[in-house]
Amino acid sequence: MRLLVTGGAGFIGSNFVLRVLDQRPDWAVTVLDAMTYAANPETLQPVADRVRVIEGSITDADLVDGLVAEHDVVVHFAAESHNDNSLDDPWPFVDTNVIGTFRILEAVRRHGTRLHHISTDEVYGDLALEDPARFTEATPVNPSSPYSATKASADLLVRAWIRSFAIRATLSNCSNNYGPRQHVEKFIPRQITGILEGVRPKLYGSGANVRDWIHVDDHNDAVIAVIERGRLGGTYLIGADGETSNRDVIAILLELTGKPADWYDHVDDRPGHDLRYAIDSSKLRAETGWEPRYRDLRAGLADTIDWYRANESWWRAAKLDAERTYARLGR
Ligand code: NAD
Ligand code: TDX
Repeated sequence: MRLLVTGGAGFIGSNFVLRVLDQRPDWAVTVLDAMTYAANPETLQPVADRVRVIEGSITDADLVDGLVAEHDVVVHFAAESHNDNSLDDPWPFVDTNVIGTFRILEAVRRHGTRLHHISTDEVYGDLALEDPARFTEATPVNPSSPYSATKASADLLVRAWIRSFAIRATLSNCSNNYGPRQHVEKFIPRQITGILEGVRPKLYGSGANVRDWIHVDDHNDAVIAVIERGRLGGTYLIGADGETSNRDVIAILLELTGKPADWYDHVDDRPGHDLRYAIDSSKLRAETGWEPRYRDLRAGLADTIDWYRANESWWRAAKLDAERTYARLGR
């Protein structure tokens, strides 16, 4: 099987490529990535002889058309992915997440290539803290930020192309990922690398906000399961029952690194900050047999801390840039 992986030099996409090489060694992998600030081309260096890497944008219709024609499956991870950046400058989010997805859909329609579209639980908006409800595949989209609105738009385009043009596609909406190779602008790696540098964690607002954490390898195993066993036209929610407040995540990180429990600061809240996300992944489990392997967030975070400790050269330059941006945003 010939796979075209968009965004394969970013956090989840690069972990996906490494996982596929390990678990499905007979699949051939091409990466299409614009190598934005969020990419780290170093990640794919050790497997350079096994992966074809093309630097280019999913918004480039001709490039996308030619590549889609040569592959059996497109796994579409490429996106602008950070909420804080989308509040600062929304245009790259509209361009990549909406126009880029449109280009992929048109190419897939022309060539009959199978598509798996990667999306997020944030398209469903947020839930109240005390609400027992969780998101399901039937939850209506109700995005809050420019980022999640562009992801919801992309999801709607994919669903319309399935219905109107009968493209062979599946979608998945996953909860918050953590693990190795995540950009240091994101919550968990920002705090881990800060602690390693002697900087106190920064909690937006009260820190009561809840995210449903899943290890990136569990997400990617679910993506492989949907590619192999998902029903064409279907949407699958991916989650590992990992609901934890931001305050509790910080508490675990402080404990694992031997810092006092009160060694963190509250900073200004994110505008429009979603309160809680929670995923009901029973459809995925029933239809594909997928189950998460990482069931202990504390153990997963301990491994993640070890990875950032051992790979400072991987994140050092990005850390300087990310903190410069946060200083400008006042967070
Ligand atoms: P990331 O920001 O780490 O990586 C995104 C990658 O896409 C980067 O390598 C970047 O260079 C590339 N890219 C950006 N614009 C591009 C363009 N125009 N053309 C080609 N490549 C481009 O993001 P991530 O966290 O790995 O997220 C990957 C996907 O998973 C996204 O679609 C995101 O919405 C989705 N998702 C993320 C999470 C999460 O917790 N991080 C959860 C659910 C879903
Ligand atoms: O310094 C921080 N302090 C803090 O309290 C940062 C960077 C974040 N936060 C909070 C905001 C969120 O409640 O932590 C939580 C997680 O923040 P992010 O890592 O920015 O993730 P989030 O906004 O939840 O979105 C993530 O999950 C869904 C990804 O970035 C998206 O790409 C994905 O779709």
